[in-house]
Amino acid sequence: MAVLDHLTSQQAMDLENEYGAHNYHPLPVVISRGEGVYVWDAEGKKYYDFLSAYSSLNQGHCHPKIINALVGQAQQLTLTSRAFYNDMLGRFEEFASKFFKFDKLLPMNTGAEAVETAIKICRKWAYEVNGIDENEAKIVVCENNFHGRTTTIISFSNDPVARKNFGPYTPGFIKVPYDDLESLENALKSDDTIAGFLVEPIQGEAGVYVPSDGYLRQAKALCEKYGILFIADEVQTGIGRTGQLLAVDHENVKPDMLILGKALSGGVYPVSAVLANNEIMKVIKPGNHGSTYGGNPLAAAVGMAALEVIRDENLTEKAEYLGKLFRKELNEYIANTEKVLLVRGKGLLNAIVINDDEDGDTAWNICLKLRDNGLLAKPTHGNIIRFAPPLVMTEEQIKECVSIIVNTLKEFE
Ligand code: IF1
Repeated sequence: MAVLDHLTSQQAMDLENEYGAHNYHPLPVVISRGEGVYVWDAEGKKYYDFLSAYSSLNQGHCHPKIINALVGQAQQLTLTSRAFYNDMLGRFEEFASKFFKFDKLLPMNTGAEAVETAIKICRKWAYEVNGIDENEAKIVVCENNFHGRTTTIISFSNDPVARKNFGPYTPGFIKVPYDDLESLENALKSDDTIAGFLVEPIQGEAGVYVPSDGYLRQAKALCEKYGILFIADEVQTGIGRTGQLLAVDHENVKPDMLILGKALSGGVYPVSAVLANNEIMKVIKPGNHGSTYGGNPLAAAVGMAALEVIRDENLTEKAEYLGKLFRKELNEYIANTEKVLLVRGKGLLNAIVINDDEDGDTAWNICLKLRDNGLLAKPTHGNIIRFAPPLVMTEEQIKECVSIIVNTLKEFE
């Protein structure tokens, strides 16, 4: 079969099923084109994308400015490795560092790699700056976290499906309940080998769980009190998604290390990064860390364009405004139904909780119906549906989406 032969949706699913490892259970829909807030399946049916590749496509599918940057750079230079300089990386590093107000950036490719990078920097900082004995450093993480899928990261997951039979696990992590300052402080004061606190400002996989007002600010204050690093994983929440450039901005918190991925390229290319100030980043020296593709000129060009789009199209402000509208309209429906318990979220990172068991199949069935009705979303747990559309929506479009969602939910009453 030639690469550009047309496949039906069924053929495409059969091929993945036959030749791909079964590490996912996708919603049965085959996307073959995307533009802005829309995607089309192999038969030409049009849908609103309400997942945005897990908040990667904040700038919308195939944003022309980002695609132009990709194509232009692809015809010029794609990869040098870091054995040599390239003339794009420094520009991106300057642009993104200033954009997020940090001294320096360390480029990687995927979110999990950036999380690994932050863990390594934190440990090295613990030994070289904070005076913790070698191999003793610990990092506090939260229960029900999701930070990626590498061996070390799943070592501190408590999702049995992500973890089981992948041991032995990497030691050096302490888990505390999310949104619980007392447990955090108890952990910090009982152990002087703790070097950092790694946290998602909103827990995505846990079901778009928004912590109490003040949690992040007070957690940061505790980190300062005990002299440890506050490390924000904004891979999913960052770059406009929650109605602020970073989700920590809702509480005016400045992390010691910031982890970005996903929307850093607008869904065009794998681009991730860790940002920090000099007193932390200085622990990384030649040979300590790297990646063949990390910081490649294509990623640098795409990353810069992706951030420019966020700024130039006021996507952060849009997320804030449209998110409020979305929750208000859904709440009007929820007030009059037993089927949906609540909608929660910030900006355009939201979820509804269905009145069903955690291991029920209602959320999945609703997502199938939403698909039939022209809107793509995915359950997280059996009773929670995440709604994270591209930020390039109009008010009219989001109102149409609310009516698709409400009408679909009504079919289940
Ligand atoms: C999958 C969830 C979302 C992340 C945070 C790091 C990473 C992620 C906060 C790793 C990745 C993804 C990966 C995706 C499912 C997904 C997800 F449901 F599992 F939790 F978005 F909500 N930090 N999140 O959310 O980034 O290495 O994937 O680039 O299929 O595993 P990555």
